[in-house]
Amino acid sequence: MQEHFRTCNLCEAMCGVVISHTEGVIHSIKGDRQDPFSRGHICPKAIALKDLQDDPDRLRTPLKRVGQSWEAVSWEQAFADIGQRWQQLRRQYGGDALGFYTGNPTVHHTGAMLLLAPLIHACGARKRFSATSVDQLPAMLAAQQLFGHQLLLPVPDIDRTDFFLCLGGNPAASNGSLMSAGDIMGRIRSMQQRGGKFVVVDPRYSESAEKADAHLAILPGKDVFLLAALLQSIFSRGWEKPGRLLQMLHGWDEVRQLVAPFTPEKVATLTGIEADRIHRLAYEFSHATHAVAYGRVGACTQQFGGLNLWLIQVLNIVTGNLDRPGGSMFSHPAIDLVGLGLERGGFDRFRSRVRGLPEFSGELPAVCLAEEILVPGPGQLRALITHAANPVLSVPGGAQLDTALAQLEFMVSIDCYLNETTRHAHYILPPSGPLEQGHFDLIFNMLAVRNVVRYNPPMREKPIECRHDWEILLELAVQMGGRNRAERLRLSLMRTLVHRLGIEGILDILLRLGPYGQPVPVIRRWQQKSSDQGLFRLLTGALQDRWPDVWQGLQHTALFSGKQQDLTIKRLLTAPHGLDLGPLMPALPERLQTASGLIELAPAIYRQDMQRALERLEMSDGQNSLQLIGRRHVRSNNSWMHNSRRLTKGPGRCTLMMHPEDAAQRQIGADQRVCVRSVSGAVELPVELTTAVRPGVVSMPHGYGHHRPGMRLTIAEAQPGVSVNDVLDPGQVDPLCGVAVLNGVSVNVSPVGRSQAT
Ligand SMILES: Nc1nc2c(c(=O)[nH]1)N[C@H]1C(S)=C(S)[C@@H](COP(=O)(O)OP(=O)(O)OC[C@H]3O[C@@H](n4cnc5c(=O)[nH]c(N)nc54)[C@H](O)[C@@H]3O)O[C@H]1N2
Ligand SMILES: Nc1nc2c(c(=O)[nH]1)N[C@H]1C(S)=C(S)[C@@H](COP(=O)(O)OP(=O)(O)OC[C@H]3O[C@@H](n4cnc5c(=O)[nH]c(N)nc54)[C@H](O)[C@@H]3O)O[C@H]1N2
Ligand code: SF4
Ligand SMILES: [Mo]
Repeated sequence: MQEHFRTCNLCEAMCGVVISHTEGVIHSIKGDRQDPFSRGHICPKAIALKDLQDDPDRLRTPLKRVGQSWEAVSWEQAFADIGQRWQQLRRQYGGDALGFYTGNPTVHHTGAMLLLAPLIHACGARKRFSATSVDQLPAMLAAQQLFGHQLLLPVPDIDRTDFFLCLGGNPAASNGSLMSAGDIMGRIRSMQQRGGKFVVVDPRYSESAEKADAHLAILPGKDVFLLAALLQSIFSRGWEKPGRLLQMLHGWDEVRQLVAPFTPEKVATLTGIEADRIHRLAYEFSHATHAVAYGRVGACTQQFGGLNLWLIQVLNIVTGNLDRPGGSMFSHPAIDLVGLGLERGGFDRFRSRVRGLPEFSGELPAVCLAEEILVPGPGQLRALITHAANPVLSVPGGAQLDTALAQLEFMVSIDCYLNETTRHAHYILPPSGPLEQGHFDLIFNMLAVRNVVRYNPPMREKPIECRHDWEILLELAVQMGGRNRAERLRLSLMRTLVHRLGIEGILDILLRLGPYGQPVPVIRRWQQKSSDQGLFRLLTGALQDRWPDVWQGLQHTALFSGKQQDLTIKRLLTAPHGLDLGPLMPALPERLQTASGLIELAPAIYRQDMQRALERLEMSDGQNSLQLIGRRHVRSNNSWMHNSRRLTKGPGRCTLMMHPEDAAQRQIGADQRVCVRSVSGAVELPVELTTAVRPGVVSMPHGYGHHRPGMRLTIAEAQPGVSVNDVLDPGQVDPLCGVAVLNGVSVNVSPVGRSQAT
């Protein structure tokens, strides 16, 4: 029996697991008690890693669609055919007709994170989409606007805070998001035991609210008014105390003026929260020794998502809680993508062809995908690559997208399942199994509540006939991108180099460049050799002129900062449980990437959008229809883990939660099926009567709807559920940033007869 240690990469929590196996045959998966970060904690999904690895439905080799059926083809043939077809389409229509969609698991995969950019660049697809715009876009936009970089995302310093204000997040189900921490609920419990407070703002009495010291059942989509009123209350009573932050920011007076009209008294009806309660929360938050406000999916994906995530940071700043222990802090990750000069993330540099929604970081909002395919005209989308994405289930207007994808001239999916989305592909290229790949968290180490680092090699070799995600991406880059001899040569040199280095070799270089890295000894020696200093200065000078972003970042790296530590991949291989690099440290102003070198507290885009909020405030409410919101369950993971029997057994979870009063008004009984209808679609599902949702609000999970023909998901198809995104309207976005409105959508609910599902 062998023991394999690794990080579970199914969600953001980065729990360490220990897998007992014999030659790759798994006997058990348990929490790794020696992991300094997760300390043995896991959730039920970790054990499903075995189900994913062993799932007979998981694809292992390429499939080619031939009419209504699928044919196995060799990798060589698949790559060659795809390259040829893509190049032809590119010549015929140009890059505007080519698209790329990256889904959630992409960020959980080291190899994909490293090799995706070269493919996107080489293949020339100009219409890019990702899960960002149905998720955390507002948080990234705020990071970019305030701090100058889309990945300078502050995280709650949960281990040292005394007051955790959580808006639209349910860590008890999600295990924490944009806040990576093994055992997040254990950490919150420890805070409560220290005398700290956990306050949850959520229209539903969620699993997290059950554990909270206070729950504010806000009306869906109204967080902006609560946040502005908290700030108004703080300013009007002189409770602001920005401390040292005041010297490093622009826009203090603007913020004070912008929130002035939003008094707690004025927003009470709209938010469903009494004015006194808002004043009390403002007092508690501003008087706590250490406090942090945090907003997640429920706060991001709504009509004022952009403003919400901005105001949350403003609240942290105004109370002096940004960049200090126990507040909202920046990490110092071992591989620092900000420092390495990764794109800062532009905003609104161009707009979508059909609806005119703004890009973010080169990507268009996911809700535009269907119309970009369906609406004719120059730049109509004709061909698409998807990587680890299931937009048919994860994007509003799923049914329309289902139709649209079927009309593409060419589609390639890099994905492990034949599912709702990939069934439209002409080729499916499946990656190796989850335990056949090494793992390093490039993104979630940046979002962790402590500075931590860990690398684990694969548990077992991949079968000879399989390819890793990164190998697929790299080969596609060569085949799809090589339009002429020079390009082909450049790409094949890159391929040789990457294969030579391997993923571990690339990680080693990035680690050495990072703040804990051991610089490659020869570079260090070269830098120090007096006869070469002139040349060194010349080269770094050129770098400074040509790529100032890269230069700025590099200055914090081991090579230039003079800090020499010992982090290399070799060192990590000797520490299979991971290394703790210490608590979060203050990082400002050094880590700011704004042009001014200051925190931009009141950027123009938010100042303008506050007018929209003000107009909404002045309107009489008049909202009589039911408001639909979403939810997650700890045994489910977005759209793709319903093929594990272990996770799906028991009563179906795809239900509509509804308050008994709302049900009685509509003659809906406890064991009934209901029809949920919006302006854009309708689905039928069992109702679940509960006082956990406030009257006027109904809740439905996403990621179900496995009833479409032509898939290969035996277990999921047996318990298909319906997709909330067949009800949600792709027309509804936050106009500021194009993030989809997934929460706070008007629906009608009516009974449709007795349920068979109980
Ligand atoms: N088990 C499990 N874990 C997961 C996932 C999963 O699918 N399953 N998905 C992963 C992913 S991709 C992500 S992004 C994270 C998400 O992590 P979280 O954001 O923590 O997860 P959700 O459960 O979506 O929590 C959103 C909460 O917002 C509430 N809400 C809805 N509308 C509003 C509103 O208008 N205002 C406020 N204040 N609250 C509102 C909902 O009731 C819900 O409780 O979870 C990750 N972890
Ligand atoms: N209504 C509503 N819609 C939502 C949300 C909501 O709360 N409500 N949440 C949104 C959020 S936060 C997110 S992140 C998105 C998620 O939605 P998507 O980004 O579409 O991701 P998933 O649903 O997780 O689907 C993942 C796909 O990746 C494949 N896959 C899994 N592992 C791998 C791998 O290792 N390699 C490759 N190549 N493929 C793999 C799976 O087979 C599946 O097809 O959904 C969003 N949609
Ligand atoms: S909480 Fe997330 S990382 Fe931890 S075991 Fe569960 S799925 Fe894996
Ligand atoms: Mo997400």
